[in-house]
Amino acid sequence: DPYADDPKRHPVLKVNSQCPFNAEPPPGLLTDNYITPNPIFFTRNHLPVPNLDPDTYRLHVVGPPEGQSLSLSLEDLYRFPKHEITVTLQCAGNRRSEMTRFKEVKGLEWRTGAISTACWGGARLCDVLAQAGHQVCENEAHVCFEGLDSDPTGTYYGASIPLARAMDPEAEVLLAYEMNGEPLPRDHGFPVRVVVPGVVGARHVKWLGKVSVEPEESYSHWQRRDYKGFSPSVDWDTVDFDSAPSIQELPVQSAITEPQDGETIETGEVTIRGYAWSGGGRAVVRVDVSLDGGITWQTAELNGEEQRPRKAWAWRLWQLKVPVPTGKKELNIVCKAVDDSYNVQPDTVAPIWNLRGVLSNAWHRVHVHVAK
Ligand code: MTE
Ligand code: MO
Repeated sequence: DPYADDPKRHPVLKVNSQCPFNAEPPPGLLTDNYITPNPIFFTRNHLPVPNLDPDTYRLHVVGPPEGQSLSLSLEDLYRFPKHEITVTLQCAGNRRSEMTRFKEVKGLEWRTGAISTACWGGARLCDVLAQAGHQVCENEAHVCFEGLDSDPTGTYYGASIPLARAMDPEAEVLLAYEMNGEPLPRDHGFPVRVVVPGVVGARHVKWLGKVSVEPEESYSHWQRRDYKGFSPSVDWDTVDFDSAPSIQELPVQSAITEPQDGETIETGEVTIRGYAWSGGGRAVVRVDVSLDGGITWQTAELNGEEQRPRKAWAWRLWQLKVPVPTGKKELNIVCKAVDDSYNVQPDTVAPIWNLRGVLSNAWHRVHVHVAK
C-alpha cells in the first residue's frame, strides 16, 4: 500500500478521499482564526505523501546555458534572504459540490473549505533563479516545478507559472520551508513547497524537487489536461483541453461559514460570518449580504488584516450582526464579494458550470429556519 506511510491527520477534518488524502476543515472552524492552524489547513494530495529526509534533501535548479545549475540543500536555501508573507491558498475545486448539485461533474466533492490561510516563510524564487543566472527574457517562458510525489509509473506531480511572475519581486513567489513559524507539515510539502500568491492552489507545488525554465508550460497532466475552465456546453465528448488557458489567477470568491445550511437559528439577533478573497492580489473591497435571497442587501464588516493594493494575497474574514426579521419562518442568506477591479460573483451556478467543476464562485446561499 503506497499510502501506508502517509502522516496522521486531525480527526476534525472532513475527508473527501482517504487515498490520496483530501480533506477540508468544517466551515465553523475555518473562520475561527484569520490564520488557519496547520493541523486543520485543507489538504489536497493527488498521490501518496513522500517521506523526505531533510539532511539529504536537494532542490535541483536548472540554470541557463550561460549560468549554472544549482543543487540546494535546506541549509543553502536558509542562506537566501528570508521572506514571510500571509497567503490564502484556494483549490480550483473549492465549492465544487454546488456545481454537482446543478449537474454532474468529475472531481472531489469540496464544500466551502478547500481554502485556508497561512504565514509562509522561505526564499524568494526570483532570488534563487537569479543565483542560477536566470533573467527575465523577452519571449514567453515558464518556470516548471516538479514534486517528489509520484504515481506507480514514476510520473511526478508538476505545474508551471509564467517566468514573468516568477522573476517579479513584487509577485513575491516563495520557495517556502515554513508554515506559521514551523517547518512545513508533511501533508503541506515538507521540506519545501512553492507558494504563488494570488494563484490557484495547483501551482503551489509541494515536496519540490526540481525547478526549470522552459519555453513551454509544464507538460504535466495537471497543467495541460486539468485545471482549465470551459463553457457549460462543453462535455467530455467535445472537450479540447488545448483550447483553454491553464488556470492561474482565480476569480473573486466568498462564502458563508456561519450559520450553516439547514440550521435553525434563534429569533432576536443573528451573526453571519464568512470569508472573501480574490486572485491576482486584488483586494476585497466589499461583501454584500442578503437575508431575502438577494432582493435587499447590507454591507458586512471586514475583519482580519487590511491588504495592500495589488498585493492582497490573503483573505478577509467578514461578519454582519443583524436583527432577525420578525415574522419570518426561514431566511435565504446570500453573500457576494466585490474586489478592487469591481469584479463580482455570478448569481447562480448555471452560467459558469463546467465539466470539471472548477472556478465555482456563484453567490453563496444558506437556507436557515427561524425557531418559533
Ligand atoms: N503538489 C504536489 N507535489 N502534489 C500535489 O498533489 N496538489 C496541488 C498543490 N500542490 C499537489 C501539489 C493542489 S491541486 C492544491 S489545491 C494544493 O497543492 C493544496 O495544498 P495543501 O494541501 O497544502 O492545502
Ligand atoms: Mo487543487
